[in-house]
Amino acid sequence: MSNEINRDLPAQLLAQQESLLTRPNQVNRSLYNGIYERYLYPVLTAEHSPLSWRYDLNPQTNPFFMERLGINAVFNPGAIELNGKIMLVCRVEGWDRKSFFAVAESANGLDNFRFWEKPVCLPETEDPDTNVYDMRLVQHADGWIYGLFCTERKDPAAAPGDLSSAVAQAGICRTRDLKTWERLPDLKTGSPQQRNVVLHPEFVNGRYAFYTRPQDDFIQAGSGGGIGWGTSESMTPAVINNEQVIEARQYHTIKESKNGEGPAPIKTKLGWLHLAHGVRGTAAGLRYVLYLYLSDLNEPWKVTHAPGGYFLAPVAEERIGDVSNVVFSNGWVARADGSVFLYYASSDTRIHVVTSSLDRLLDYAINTPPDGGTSAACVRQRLDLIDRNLKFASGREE
Ligand code: M1P
Repeated sequence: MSNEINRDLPAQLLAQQESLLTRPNQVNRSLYNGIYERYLYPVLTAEHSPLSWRYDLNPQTNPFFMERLGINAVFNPGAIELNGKIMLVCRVEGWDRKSFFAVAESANGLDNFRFWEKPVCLPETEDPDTNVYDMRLVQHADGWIYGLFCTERKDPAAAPGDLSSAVAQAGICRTRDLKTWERLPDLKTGSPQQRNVVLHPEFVNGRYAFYTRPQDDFIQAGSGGGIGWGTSESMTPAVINNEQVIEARQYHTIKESKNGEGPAPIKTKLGWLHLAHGVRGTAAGLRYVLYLYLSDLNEPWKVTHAPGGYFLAPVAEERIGDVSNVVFSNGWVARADGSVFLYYASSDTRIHVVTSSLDRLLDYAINTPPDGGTSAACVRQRLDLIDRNLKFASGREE
């Protein structure tokens, strides 16, 4: 086996990556459902990350042109429209399992996403994070863009030899341009574990408001779980003294095991439109799907519409990855023309987009029947639909 290195390899890899980065995306016409459009290609993968993040490009110090610091996955991005471009603050995971944040931008939000030259340098608190991930970006009414994310540290109470127990809490940072980031103190709540925390975009009764996910275990909801709601007087520090569950887990539904708020809700004329993930157990492990719900405009903690079942579940290659059978979303963008671009990751591996409109999503949220609760009730819902269709069809034939 020769140790000779093809000197053109870096240029060839760059050219290969350039064709991936500039590949136009297209609606996947074979997956119509009227609710949203899926697209043929993921918008970001590990292969989209710059070669300069992975390779030492100098042949003197990397004579075999090896990947020195590989990238394992790019997923769970926060999303925002800034200066007319779609920006994704992605969770980038190295071969070393650690995640970090990096901004990728695209002019059309569907393809040609390109990472900025360097990842985000997130300041630490006096208690350094072991791992950070899943940033929710919120353009708040106070003028700042906040990034709320999960900060994970080894459980200080773990028994000797227990190298898995961890504590998840909500980290908070803020920025005006996604370039310079200020780290604020972590959110304080009464819950021992806290992931999927989202800042509500507006003040509520003059206070900052949060969607939380109180749990007593790192993975399992245990006796806790559900999407919570709490408010804080300030962001420096943010302290929630009262947390109430507003969107509970439920037996034999898509959110039986746990659920969590996705991105910040979108304000619409009919209420706050929410995207969340629901998790249930299967013989093959946990299954993560996305669902929508609507809450009251003035009292966002009151759920007004809860369509039954899932809104989006993994299909085809989306089912497979580091954590299979998962779709997860913490980023969407409502655009001035009424369209909505929703970014989701499949199986903790890659990022996809679906497009829809506020009108369609509201129609879905309001007119999709709620979960019937039992097989018999679900058959009745379906019979009602069939009967209305038969009546409609016979009317048309006359
Ligand atoms: O692996 C699936 C997801 O698991 C966690 O989400 P949750 O706390 O709701 O179970 C997160 O680690 C998330 O990043 C991951 O995608």
